Amino acid sequence: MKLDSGDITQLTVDAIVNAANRSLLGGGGVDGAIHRAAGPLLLKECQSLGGCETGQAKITKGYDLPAKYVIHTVGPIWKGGEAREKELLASCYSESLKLADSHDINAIAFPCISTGIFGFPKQLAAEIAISTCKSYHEDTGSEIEIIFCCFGAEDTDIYKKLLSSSL
Ligand code: AR6
Repeated sequence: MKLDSGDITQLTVDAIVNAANRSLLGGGGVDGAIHRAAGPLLLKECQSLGGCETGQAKITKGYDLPAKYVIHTVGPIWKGGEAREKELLASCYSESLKLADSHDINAIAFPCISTGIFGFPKQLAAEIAISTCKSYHEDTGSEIEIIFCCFGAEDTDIYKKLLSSSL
C-alpha cells in the first residue's frame, strides 16, 4: 500500500476508483474531475449500468484517462455514524478490490471516498480504508498494488502517519 498526492485523473495505473453517487451519472468533486478527463463516452457507458447501491462497485473503461479502467463505487453519506456508514465505507474498498482482481488489474488508486461532499470524518475514513485494504490482502492473498491518492495536505498527513504505523 502506498500514498500518492494530487489529481487521481492523472495517474497511470490499471484502474482508478471513482467516489460516485447511486445514479452513476456524474457529479462534483472527484466524480466530476474523472468524467471531465475521461470524456463523454464514460457517461455513455455509465448510463447503461443502471446505477449502483451504496457500498457496491461497478467497472467501466477509462476512455481518455491514462487509467485503463474506472471502478465506480458509492460511499455512504455521513449521518453521524449510526447508519452503517463504517461498514458501507469498508464495503466500497473491498468490493472495488474484488472487481479489480476479477479484471486482471495489477494496480488500483483510491481517492478518499465519502470524505468530501458526503462528509465522512477524514481520520476515521482513512483508518477504515487502510485496515480494509490490509485485511483484503491478508484474507485473499491478492497481490494487487493499492495506492491511496490524497488530494490536499490534510489527507496526505493522515495517510502518511497511518501507513507508517501499519506497514
Ligand atoms: N483527485 C483525487 N481526489 C480528489 C479529486 C481529484 N481530482 N477531487 C476531489 N478529490 P468527493 P464524496 C477528493 O466530494 O465525499 C460527487 O458529487 C476530495 O478532496 O469527490 O464521496 C458524487 O457524484 C475528497 O478527499 O466525494 C457524489 O454525489 C475525496 O476526493 C458525491 O460527490 C472525495 O470527495 C460523493 O461525495
